Amino acid sequence: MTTSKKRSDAMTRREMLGRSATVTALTGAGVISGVGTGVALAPRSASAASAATVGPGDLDEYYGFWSSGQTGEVRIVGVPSMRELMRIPVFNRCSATGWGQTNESLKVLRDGMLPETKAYLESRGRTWMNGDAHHPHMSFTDGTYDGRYLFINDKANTRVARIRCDVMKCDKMIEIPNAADIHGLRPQKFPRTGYIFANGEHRIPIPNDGRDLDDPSKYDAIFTAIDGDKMEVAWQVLVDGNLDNCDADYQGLYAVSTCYNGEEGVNLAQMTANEQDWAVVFDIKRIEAAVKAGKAKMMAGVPVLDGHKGSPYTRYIPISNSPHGCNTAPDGKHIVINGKLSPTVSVIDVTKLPALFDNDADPRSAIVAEPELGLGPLHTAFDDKGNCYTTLFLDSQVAKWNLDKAVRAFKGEKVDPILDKIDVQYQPGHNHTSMGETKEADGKWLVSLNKFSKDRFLNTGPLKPENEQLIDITGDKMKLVHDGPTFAEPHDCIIVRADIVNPASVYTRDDPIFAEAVAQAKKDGVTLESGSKVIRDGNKVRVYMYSVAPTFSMEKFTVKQGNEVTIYVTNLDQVDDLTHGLTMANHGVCMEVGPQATASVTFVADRPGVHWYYCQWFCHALHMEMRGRMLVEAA
Ligand code: K7E
Ligand code: CUA
Repeated sequence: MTTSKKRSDAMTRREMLGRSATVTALTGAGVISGVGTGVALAPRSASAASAATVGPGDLDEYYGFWSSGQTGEVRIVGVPSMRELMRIPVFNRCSATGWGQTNESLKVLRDGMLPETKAYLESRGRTWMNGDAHHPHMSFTDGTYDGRYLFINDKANTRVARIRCDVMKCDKMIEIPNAADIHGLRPQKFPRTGYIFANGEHRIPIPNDGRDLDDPSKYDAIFTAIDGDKMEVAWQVLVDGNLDNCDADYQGLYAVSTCYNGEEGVNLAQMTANEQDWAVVFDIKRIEAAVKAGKAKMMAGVPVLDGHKGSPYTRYIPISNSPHGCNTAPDGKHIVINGKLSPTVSVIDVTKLPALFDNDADPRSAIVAEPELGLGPLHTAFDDKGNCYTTLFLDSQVAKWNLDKAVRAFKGEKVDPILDKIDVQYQPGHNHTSMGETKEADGKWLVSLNKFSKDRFLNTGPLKPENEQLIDITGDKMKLVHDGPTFAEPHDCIIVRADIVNPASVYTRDDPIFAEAVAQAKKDGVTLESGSKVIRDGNKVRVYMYSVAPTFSMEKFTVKQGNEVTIYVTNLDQVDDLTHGLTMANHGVCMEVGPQATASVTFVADRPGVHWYYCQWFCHALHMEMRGRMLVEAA
């Protein structure tokens, strides 16, 4: 047993994958016994490497939800297998699903835009084509994930999006007014989500309409609370400094954001000049009361409070140079502020926050530990035993340390809070533990999201993949068990117990995602589930068809050159996993039509001739034959 454990720990990832696939294929999924080398491998749960191996056909214990940075999408990853299960287009354009092109997705992308953005984009034809998705977080009820929604920020175009976990599609997206470039994002943990707290990172003149262009002393950063049910801004608070990351407490009383650039400079030298920046604490109850009492100024239709230093709504806790990550511990008491340019993390005790507001206590009195961990602490994750795992960007390590020991050391006791360090490859940004940002943290897995992979994989040219590494944290020592290359970029993730997430397999016909198509069909006197019809409405043509594998209900339709054509396809298949699609060849048109869904797409038929439309989602032995013709008469 000991030998086999050692052996499997020492195995490279390639050996592991090659072996486990072969072995599992031979023995059936699940328990693995050794073949070939004569080395017996342990059952899945007995050692780190085998615990991370999920055999073919076996299901993962956790859903991982990954952001993708500048790719703009959300990825669903099985943990611990690290198999990529699905991609959810959000801030990007998706060729496969037609996200950014179907009428249903354009509605989501356009509805929450600010009027000036809409005007700017409509004059240029479309929506934003890019996004920078950093922080995916699930909705909470009573301090733990509730499986309803995921929320994610777009730093590039100042948006926040919501994903419905029942169908795993984005259903709402809003652009945040008065803010520049949403970065940190976290949901309210208690009593429920509730609010989504979102940091406008960069400082700008507010309103940003051409005034005070080059007078940085007049710039502001703004903190936003979004109503996650309605996806509307509830209120905003102006602050000093740049807002970076944020988190909420487990009591529903405070939110905390890290601020760098307390200098309020506009270049690197200015932004890093001072030794101290701060974490700003928002008193949610006070803010709500002030908004209710009409003390907020309405700006772009949103109540805005002044939370600069000295305001009743905020407190500024001094933190060493340029703090970055902000992570609430599952003990419900501590919030860890990660130093970035300081080798320390600062631990805030939330029970000490009321005194800051009510008695004007020294903000420093809220800090109860400040362990020195190593170079470049960026983010911290937690287990169920009071331990913390902090990424050290410059050291390319993760430090495991004990919160209680850190508090004791701060009081002067001679204890070393650092329990272990592990090398990661290389330069980690975020990390995340299984259920680690909830009160149900379980201390099984840690994912380290590394910005560089360098020599860990076959060379892919000048652009290399990044590297997400899976670490077993069940023992005293952290154990690296898996390397996973990822395309730009594994920015952040959460790891959610699978039983919390229960997606549907087919849509219900009353799904709001395609309610507009249903309403339009009704106006046109078409029953989507049984009708095939072409409605001519001036220059507009609406084509309704349904699909049952392997046919579309309409084998051809005729339009005139220059017609604006909208095609509605309703997928009547009820079977699990039976997605169809519609591609209109040579028109740049492609969309996904899920089982029991209706999807629609609008384009101009400006090329006379015969154009085939076909199903691009492999659905049947006769999938190739699932097609029809659009006949375009010359004008
Ligand atoms: Cu650390 Cu955008 Cu989450 Cu980057 S922020 S690492
Ligand atoms: Cu329907 Cu392929």
